[in-house]
Amino acid sequence: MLDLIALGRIDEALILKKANSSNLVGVSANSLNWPTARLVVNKIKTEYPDLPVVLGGIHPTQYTEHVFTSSAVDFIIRGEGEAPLVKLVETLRTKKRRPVFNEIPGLCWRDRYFMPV
Ligand code: B12
Repeated sequence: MLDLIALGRIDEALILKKANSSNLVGVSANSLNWPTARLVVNKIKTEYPDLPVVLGGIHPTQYTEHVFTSSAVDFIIRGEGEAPLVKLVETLRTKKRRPVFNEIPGLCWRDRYFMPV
């Protein structure tokens, strides 16, 4: 886990190092820290396009469409995140996609994740 508020700066090298050893990146954002969260998300997606990134928190929950159109994030979990995040991890691990995504409460995703059943 990386707490950028506690860290007090955006340490790109550290963020990318952490991302490099991850199978999934989750980022939390409210509207105050969304500009920073967006930088982080876009940096990670530029360096590792195949690494799935999921956003949660009040800002992506309230402004889901805007967040999808203004960042490179793959998934947004709206509302409470604990249970849906576990289900998303399981789904990605087993490589199941549609229609399993539909069964994850609060999960929003981009059309490119739709695959023929
Ligand atoms: C506690 C609190 C504070 C505390 C924070 C203490 C702390 N160190 O964390 C204090 C008093 C410091 C504070 C300050 C501020 N706050 Co405040 N605060 C809250 C409050 C009441 C609860 C937040 C909380 O911790 N909830 C519990 C956690 C567990 O819930 P959560 O963060 O929503 O996370 C859940 C989901 O969103 C999701 N999730 C979250 N992150 C992620 C990530 C991933 C990957 C996934 C999958 C899911 C996920 O899963 C979580 C668990 O289910 C909310 C109102 C509310 N009821 O939500 C306002 C709220 C967050 N605050 C708000 C505001 C405006 C502020 C201030 C700007 C006020 C000010 N003018 O100074 C400052 C900003 C501080 C900052 N720099 O960010 C707004 C934010 C609005 C927005 N659109 O962003 C809220 C929503 C209140 C409101 N309705 O206006 N706040």
